[in-house]
Amino acid sequence: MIDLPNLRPQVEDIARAAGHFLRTQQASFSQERVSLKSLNALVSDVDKNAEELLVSALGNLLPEAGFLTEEGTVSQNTNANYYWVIDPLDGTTNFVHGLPIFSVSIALMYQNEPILGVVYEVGMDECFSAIQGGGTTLNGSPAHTSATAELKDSLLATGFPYYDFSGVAGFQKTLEYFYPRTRGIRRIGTAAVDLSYTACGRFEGYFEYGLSPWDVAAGILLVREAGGQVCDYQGGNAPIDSKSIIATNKGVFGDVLRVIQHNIGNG
Ligand code: LIP
Repeated sequence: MIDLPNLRPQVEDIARAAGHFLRTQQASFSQERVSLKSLNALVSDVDKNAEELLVSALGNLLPEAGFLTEEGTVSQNTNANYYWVIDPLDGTTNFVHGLPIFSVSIALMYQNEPILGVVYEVGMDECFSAIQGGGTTLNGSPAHTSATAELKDSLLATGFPYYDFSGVAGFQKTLEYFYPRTRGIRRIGTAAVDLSYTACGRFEGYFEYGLSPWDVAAGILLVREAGGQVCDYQGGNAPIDSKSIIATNKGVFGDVLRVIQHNIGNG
């Protein structure tokens, strides 16, 4: 079995190095470097170069592990016992529009479950990490989900639909329910950071659909290890490829799940 406590700081350092690369690239970024993978799925040389940095460093760390990566710069292999799930730049839209919230997300999977997760949020220089059974940290200090038990005291986060509009009607009804019954809803543009902020108690909960494994693999572990609960819109165990996610503290989990299932159903 892999020595996770030993691996954790090494992966944190690798995430920070990739984040430093993103920070310096944003300073001189220009729109000509952006292209479209599909509707509203932006990409640039920065995403690809950051991914190559990560693949090279993580490959040296654990040569036997496979990769599942957003930009596909390496051959994809999720059949290996261990594989890395990488989003080199979560929040690409923020990045290309000059907004300061974006992140590097790295998970190590074992038997299709995340056992190590690191999210580095570049703008605030915050590194969130977790190992299975070993808790969540923020810049090295323990992090926990909030103790809030009431929706009226909660700040929630979501991602607005931007390419899959099949669930918009139910999504809007969900927002309408939450507007008057919570402190508000944030849309910050990176699922990995939404999950990190839920893990450290800034948000009571987060929900979104239309996601990919690299958006959520690390963040799912961060929330679970920080004392929170995670499921998909079907109420299932939220495998990383389930596309929808509900992640909250323990106190509001039942309420958030009930509202989403009532309005969006199994969307
Ligand atoms: C991002 C997702 C996020 C979504 C954003 C954005 P990307 O992924 O993590 O939840 O709402 O609009 O697309 O494309 O930056 O890796």
